[in-house]
This record gives sequence, C-alpha cells and structure tokens, in this order.
Amino acid sequence: TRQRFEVRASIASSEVAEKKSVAEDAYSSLSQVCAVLGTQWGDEGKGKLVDILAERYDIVARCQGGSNAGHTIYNNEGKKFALHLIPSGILNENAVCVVGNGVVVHLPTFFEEVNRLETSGVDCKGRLFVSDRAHLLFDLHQTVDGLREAELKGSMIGTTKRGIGPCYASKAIRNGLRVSDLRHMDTFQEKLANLFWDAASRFKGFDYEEKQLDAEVERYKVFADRLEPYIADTVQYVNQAYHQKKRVLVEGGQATMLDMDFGTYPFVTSSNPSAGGICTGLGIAPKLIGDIVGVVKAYSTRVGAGPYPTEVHGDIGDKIRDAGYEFGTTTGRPRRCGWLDIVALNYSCQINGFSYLNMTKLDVLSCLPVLKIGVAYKGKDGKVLSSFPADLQTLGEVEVEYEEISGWEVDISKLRSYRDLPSAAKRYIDRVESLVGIPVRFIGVGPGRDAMIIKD
Ligand code: 2SA
Ligand code: GDP
Ligand code: MG
Repeated sequence: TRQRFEVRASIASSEVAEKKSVAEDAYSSLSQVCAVLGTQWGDEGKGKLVDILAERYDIVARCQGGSNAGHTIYNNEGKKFALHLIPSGILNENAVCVVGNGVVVHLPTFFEEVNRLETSGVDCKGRLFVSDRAHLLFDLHQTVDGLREAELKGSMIGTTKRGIGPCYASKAIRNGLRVSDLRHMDTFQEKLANLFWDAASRFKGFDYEEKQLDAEVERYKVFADRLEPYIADTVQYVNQAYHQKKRVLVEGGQATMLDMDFGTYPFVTSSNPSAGGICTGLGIAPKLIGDIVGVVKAYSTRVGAGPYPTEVHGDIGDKIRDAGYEFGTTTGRPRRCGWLDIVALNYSCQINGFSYLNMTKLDVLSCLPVLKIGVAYKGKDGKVLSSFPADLQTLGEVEVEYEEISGWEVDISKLRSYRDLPSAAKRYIDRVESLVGIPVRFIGVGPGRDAMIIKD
C-alpha cells in the first residue's frame, strides 16, 4: 500500500510541476511591454491577472482613470486588497509601480491607500512613483461630480462620484493643476483659487469661503512634502527602463465599452481605457507595445446607467449577481448582470487588437443549467446590424439574437487543468473563441491567484 501511495504521490507532484511550468511559460512568454485591458464595462478581473503577472514584470503602470477604479486582489495568505489608484503590481515586492501622466490623482486617496498597504506590511517607498505630469484631482472635483449628477436628474450617468469627469474637464479646459505644481507653492494658491472660482461661478450649489481655499492650500503643502519622494518623470523612467530591457506591464482601469470615444457615450468614463490610452497615458511609443491581453468576464456586468443590450432582469440576473458577488469595489453598488455580448466583444477586439483573452469568472456560470450568448443585434427593420452602433437610440432599440448552450452545473473552482474542465465548459470557451477569433489563453475559475487555468 505504501509503495502504491508513493507512486501516486510522485505522479501527483509531477502533474503539479507540469501545470506550474505550463503556467510559467504562458505568463513569461508575454511581451516585454504588455497591457491588460478590460473588454466590457469594467470589473472583468483585470487586477487579478495583473497581480499574477507582476511577478514576471519589473514595472507595473496605470495609464488612465483614477480612484473610480476598484481592483480586488488576494495575496498568497488569502488577504484581500482593494486598490483604486495604486497599480495591482504593488503586492509583488520586486515590481516598481508607476502612476502615469494619464491618471487623475486624488492625493488623500493615494495616501490612504499607501497607509493601508504599509499597515499590511507592503512597502511602497522607493517602489511607487507618480508622474509629475499627472493631474491633481481635488475634493472640489468630487463635489462638482455630485452636483453635475444631481442636475441630470432622471438621466444621471451613475458615476462613482470620485470627481473623474470634472478633473479631466479641468485638464481639457487647461486650468487643471498637475503634480509638478506641488513644487511651486507660490503659484499653486492662485491656480487653485481659479478652480474654486470656476466651480462657484458655474454651480449654485458650490459655495465656498476664502478660508476654505486657504485651508486646502495648507493641506496641499503637507501633501507636497509627503509626495516628494514619490514624484518622478515617469515618461523618462519607463522609456529608459524599456531600453535597459526591463519588462513593463500596463494595467487598464474601467474598460473599452466605457471609453470616452468608443463606449456608449455619454454613459462612459472620461478617459480612454482602450489601447490608445496606453501611449497617451504613459508616454510610450505604440511600437513598443507587444501583447495586449483582453480580460472578458464569462458573462457581463455593468455598474452605472446606460444601454446594456444583453442585461438580464429577474431571477437569472439575481443568481449571477449572488454567485459572482457582483457589487462595486469602489462604491458597493450592485452591478447589473447579463449574458456575454459578442457584438460588443468583437467591437472591443477590433479596437484593441488583443493577442489573447483572459476569460474570468467561468466558475460563476456553474450556477445556471442553460447559458446564452448574444451573437448579433437586429435593428428595428429586422436586419442584423453590421457594427456596434454609435447612437444610443439605435442601441436602445436593438433586439439581441442569442445562441443557447448547455451549462455544466458542477463546481469547477478547484480545477487547475484545462483537460479536467467539463466538456460543456470547454464548448462554451470554444464557441467564444470561434465567435471572436482570438485565443482564450487564461481562464479564471476563482478569485485567488492560483485559480487560473492555462489553455494552450
Ligand atoms: P466615473 O466615475 O465618471 O468614471 O463614472 C462614469 C461611468 O464609468 C463607470 N465606472 C466603472 N464601471 C465599473 N467599475 C468601476 N470601478 C468600480 C469597481 C465601480 C464601483 O471596480 O467596481 O465601485 O461602483 C468603474 N469606475 C467607473 C461608472 O459606473 C459610470 O457608468
Ligand atoms: P477589475 O476592476 O477588472 O480589476 O475587477 P474587480 O476587482 O472590480 O472585480 C472582479 C471581482 O471578481 C473581484 O472581486 C475579484 O476578486 C473576482 N474575480 C476575479 N477573477 C475571478 C474568477 O475567475 N472567479 C471568481 N469567482 N471571481 C473572480
Ligand atoms: Mg473594478
């Protein structure tokens, strides 16, 4: 018996070693500069893949968005971290994290996150840098975000109220303040006064007294000193690192269907979470970017308002929300849930040129006996649309054509090898691959670091 046990144990350990080396190859073979982007409406599980890949990269950088993002990751001890501004590479002590020029930075949130990480034993000093060109997001931008939403009454965007739109508006209208302004406190006050004045003259609900402005300047003097060791010319830093053969991983926030240009405007965020945002938000040339991995949830979710053709109401939607614990990482809002939308996914693939897909949360679909995939949109005239429509009216009127596919209804969350997946789950993945023409290389079956299956 003992001999049989030893043989079995040695087979088991060789299988584990084989699985590990397959995974290692799949992760390490990604290009020197690689990006992980959301393909849908966000919360696909980008943070988890970035955290896993961070071990194979020297630099992990954010290029757009701000503390509207919520990336949930777990360390090897199962401790949960919810990151908003700091890249998900921070748990890997060998990775240097960069908050790029395209990010809008709310310093109180930044320091809150640094404090929380350091309390949990994650050192940030010397391995976390913020671009001197990044725009500062003030509390006043958050107030304005709330006031704008209130003005919209019935047609609210459903923003996270983190001040993202108003801060990018300041950037575009050219009265924004940047991290580099913290080094010139003499002119900082005047510039900030201009922002206060601008908000007060536009919004009746925005009232302030001179002493509030003074207090904000004093608060930022303290931030300025505290931020100094983190400030860097990250354009120079990332480009030099690239030429020294360092590996650079870019972490997207939000996703393509929330992109200011390509998403369901105006129900979008105010940055470019698609591939273009990598270059503008980090200052790297397009030709440096090799692989882009698109992260796609096996179903779909959306938080906030706006069109969502494959949304499912009622029991099935609730079942998915419960099984996938679909609640906003930043605001706690329940996420709307629905079927996988191939029309939107194909559009996203077209824009980003993904090399591979990471299908996440496949384990969540174990809760349903029959699954649907939205494969085409039909317009009012009954004809299939040839592309993803720009206008919300057309999008609001589409009828989705679905394919039905049987579910597997068994727990797959403990599986770590592709060949062990039930055949119905393999059929689901194969169908998605053939509908979009991009290999699904990584398959998420749980929130933990190890819960990723590699498909060759
Ligand atoms: P904003 O705040 O101006 O960017 O909001 C505009 C739209 O963008 C959506 N948005 C998001 N969608 C999904 N996830 C996001 N991050 C958080 C998360 C969201 C949360 O990880 O769960 O906690 O609610 C995110 N950030 C922005 C937003 O819902 C609006 O539709
Ligand atoms: P992100 O914004 O794209 O990084 O995603 P979020 O962190 O906002 O939301 C994804 C949620 O799903 C997080 O709570 C993750 O821990 C969890 N998650 C990620 N991948 C998987 C998976 O494959 N299965 C399950 N069950 N949960 C996952
Ligand atoms: Mg999120």
